[in-house]
Amino acid sequence: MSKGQAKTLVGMLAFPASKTGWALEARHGTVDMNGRTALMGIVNVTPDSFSDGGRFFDPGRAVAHGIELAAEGADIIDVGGESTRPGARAVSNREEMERVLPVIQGLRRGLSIPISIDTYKAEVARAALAEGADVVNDISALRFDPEMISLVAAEKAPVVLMHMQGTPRTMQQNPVYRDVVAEVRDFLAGRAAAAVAAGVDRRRIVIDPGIGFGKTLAHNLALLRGLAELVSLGYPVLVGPSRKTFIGKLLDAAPEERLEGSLAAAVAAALAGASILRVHDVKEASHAIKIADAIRFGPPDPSPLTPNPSRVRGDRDA
Ligand code: PMM
Repeated sequence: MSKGQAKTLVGMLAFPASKTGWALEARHGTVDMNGRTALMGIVNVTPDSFSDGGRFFDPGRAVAHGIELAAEGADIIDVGGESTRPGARAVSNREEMERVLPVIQGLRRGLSIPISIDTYKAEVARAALAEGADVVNDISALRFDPEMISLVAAEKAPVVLMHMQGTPRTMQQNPVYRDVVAEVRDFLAGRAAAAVAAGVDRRRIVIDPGIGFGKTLAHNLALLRGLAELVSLGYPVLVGPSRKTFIGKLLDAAPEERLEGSLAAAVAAALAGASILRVHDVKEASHAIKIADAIRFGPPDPSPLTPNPSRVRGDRDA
């Protein structure tokens, strides 16, 4: 075993805990990551996403789905209007806004939790923030659109910086790394430093290894195994393994048959120190993560002040 592998193993065995006071403050609520793993529920308003393409293309269905995910325990709802599956067609700013803005409006009316906009386009992010989104989830880590970094700084929006090798069109052609964990770590450290230099408060930064974005099966597994290296950068780490191809390859299963594999990967990521998990199946993930969190942080407080914090508007009156 190499020194690096031994270090990773020690990091995993120690179950790196979230720091005290670990929270992501957004305009419409705070994502609590203190002694717990937060969940980001996925709403893809696309006709062609790899696992749920077309199911929530209708705005009314997308809003209803987001509200359902919140009621099931999501801490953030992530709305995306362009599929990033390998080789997917890019959509225009206008088309993307026509997809996501009515959904963000509807969710903002119905939800009391933060909403994130999954886009790498500044015009789309600006419009989404104006409609009540809180967080910018940028799969390009603020690189593809030169206006994104100043927008995020000026809006004081929390931001997810994700690693990707190449672009969605090319990323799975032949991804190559010398040391995938070290390269992803150094990339994310560099992008976080660039964001801070542009005026983004470091407490608003989340980093993400970008599972499936320019990575082979072995690269994805190495990143999950070595997640402690990313956690050591001092930013909350978000991981999105849900229904991804690496699970399909290991189980020889279609996207709709990847629930158990997705939950296993989510638990592994939580025990390796992830603070936020991006998932399609919130109810199932919340059960799995409750167990992972109890192992990671100890049993939950038997008498929490707010047993079931309300995520959906109107819940308290019910
Ligand atoms: N994966 C997808 C889309 N957006 N954003 C972040 N931050 N991390 C991810 O892993 C990620 C993402 C692709 O998955 P989907 O088509 O199921 O949404």
